[in-house]
This record gives sequence, C-alpha cells and structure tokens, in this order.
Amino acid sequence: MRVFFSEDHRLHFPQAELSGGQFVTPFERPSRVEYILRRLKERGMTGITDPGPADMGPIRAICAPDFLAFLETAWGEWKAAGNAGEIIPYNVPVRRMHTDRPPRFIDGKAGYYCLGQETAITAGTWRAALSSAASAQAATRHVAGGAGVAFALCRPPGHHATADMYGGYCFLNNAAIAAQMLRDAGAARVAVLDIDFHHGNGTQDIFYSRGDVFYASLHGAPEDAFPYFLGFADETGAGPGEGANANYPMPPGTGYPAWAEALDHALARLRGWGAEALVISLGVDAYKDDPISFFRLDTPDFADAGRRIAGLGLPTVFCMEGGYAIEAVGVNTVAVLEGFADA
Ligand code: 7XA
Ligand code: ZN
Repeated sequence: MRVFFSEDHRLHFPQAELSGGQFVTPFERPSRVEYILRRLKERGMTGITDPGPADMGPIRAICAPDFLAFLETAWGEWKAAGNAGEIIPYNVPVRRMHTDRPPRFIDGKAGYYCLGQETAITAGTWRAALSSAASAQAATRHVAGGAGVAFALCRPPGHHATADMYGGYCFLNNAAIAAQMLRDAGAARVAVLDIDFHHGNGTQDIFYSRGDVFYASLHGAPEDAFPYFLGFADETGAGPGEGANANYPMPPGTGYPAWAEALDHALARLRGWGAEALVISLGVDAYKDDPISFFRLDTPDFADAGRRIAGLGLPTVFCMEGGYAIEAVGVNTVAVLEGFADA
C-alpha cells in the first residue's frame, strides 16, 4: 500500500494546549508521526511518497474563501498586533451573537473562526495544514487512478475542521477534500467512514445537506466527549442529504464487541446506499490507553476493523486523524492498514 506523507507537518508544533486549566504540551504533536513511520517501515511498508505541493482547487472546493484567507494571514496579523505567543483566541461567537460578521482585528477574527480553543495556530501552521491536505490529495489521485487503496499520513488531522472553522487540532478537512476529489474523479456516491474516537463534526457539517456523500461515524457520545455539540444519533442529514448521515455515539467504557457491532451496522448502511468509493477517517484514539478518550479497543481489534472495512470491496483512501497513546499509535494505525490489506 502506498503511503503519502510530507515532512512539512513539522512546521506545526504548538508549544501550548489549554487542557485542565493549564497550558500543556499538545497531545497532537509531531512525534506521533514518527511512531507511525517507524511501524510502517518495520512492517515493510516502505513506499512512502512525498505528495508535492497542495492543489488549491480541491481545497477551495471545500473551504470558504474568507476562512482560507484567515488561515494564510492569521500569524502575520497576530505578530503585527504585538503578540509574543501562539494564537489562542479568547472570545468566540455564541448564542444570540452575530455569527456572520467576521471582525477586523485579529483577536476577534481568530475567535470567529475557532471551534476549539485547545488548538493553537503558529508560524508554520498554514504550511503544515497545506502539506497535510496535499498528502490526502496525492493518496486520492493514486486511488482514483486505479490503485485500489492508499494511506495519507496526514498531520495535522482534519475531521473537525468545517468549511469555515478550525479546532480539535484540525485546520483543513483532509477527508472531505478527498471525498470531493473522488466525486470529481467520477464516483457517483462516496462514503466517509470515521472511526476516530471523536465525532468528525466538520466532515458531517460539510456534507450534511448532500445526497452524494454519506458520512458515518463511530464515536464517544457527545454528552461525554469532544466536540460535545454535534454527533447525536438523530442527526440523519438534511434536504437531499436526508438519510446520508449516520452517527453511532457510544458511552464511556465501550469495548470492541459493541464497537464492532456499530461498525458492521455502518458498513451495511454504506453498502446498501451504494457507495462506489470510500474515505476512512483513520483515528486510533479508540485505543484502551488513549489519554484523552474512553473506549477500550486493543491492537488486534484495529486489525479486525481493517478486515471488516475491506469487506466493502471499495476503492479506499485512508486519511490519518487522531490517536495520542504515542507509543501505540504506530502499531494500531498499521494494524488497521494490514487488516485491510490482508483481507
Ligand atoms: O479526533 N479528534 C481529536 O483527536 C482531537 C480532540 C480534541 C480534544 C480536545 C479536548 N480538550
Ligand atoms: Zn480523535
């Protein structure tokens, strides 16, 4: 299986994440990728390819122009305003405030485009986010060209990013960009299956009213888990997208039997719907020892999940999302890929 990966992910390495009322070293850090690369090499998956520069066309197809302009210019404006640290907004638009009037001043602008204040923007964030999207694009081109499967080792991740908001460690929604590219390459119906522990609110939001992209997600119930305000089972799509959204929220302590039952149900939905191509939002934070999650999956479960996903028999693009039990991230990620490849 070809792997697409850019070293430019290193340009995004915030020093601070607001967690537990303190600034801590972010859970989403560059070393996660080192563990994945090491495991890929250990297992003989050495076809690791630099994706080259991002194509702005497919990014513009998903993201709002003002949001892209914000991501590109935020750091310069922040520094010009005299700020010494990283961009962490203070104020965000909430109930009964204007959500359609982006402020001029960078403090307000950062809050306007932010959905999660754990996520800092740094000098290199924009370039890293572009490189991550570039990996998703290259993997998608490879699959659309007939390869059958590819792994985009994306960092930073993407599934929380909407068309016009960043947060949850995400800036550009790589899985959504890949799904749209598969549509543009000729697949009439594309499915995004999100097995990250967290609900991919961004991906759901982007495709919620569309009947050509089905979003299905297995995740920690929003009553208990980030992103808290989306991901409920009664969110089934809207308008032409009605019936093309399926959420499987699960409670703390969920183990593999219940998780796999939800996976099988989701896979049956996608098969019945007639998906012609598949994007997997591949997070491995459903792992039992993940420091910010509460499911109980173990390494062999990830391999089994990969096997079950392969049963769909679809051209498949894997896009890396979360997973923070650093030393197990590589083993678990590669377990999914090997399970898929072996099936
Ligand atoms: O899939 N998404 C993630 O792994 C990021 C979750 C961010 C949680 C922040 C909680 N304070
Ligand atoms: Zn996650």
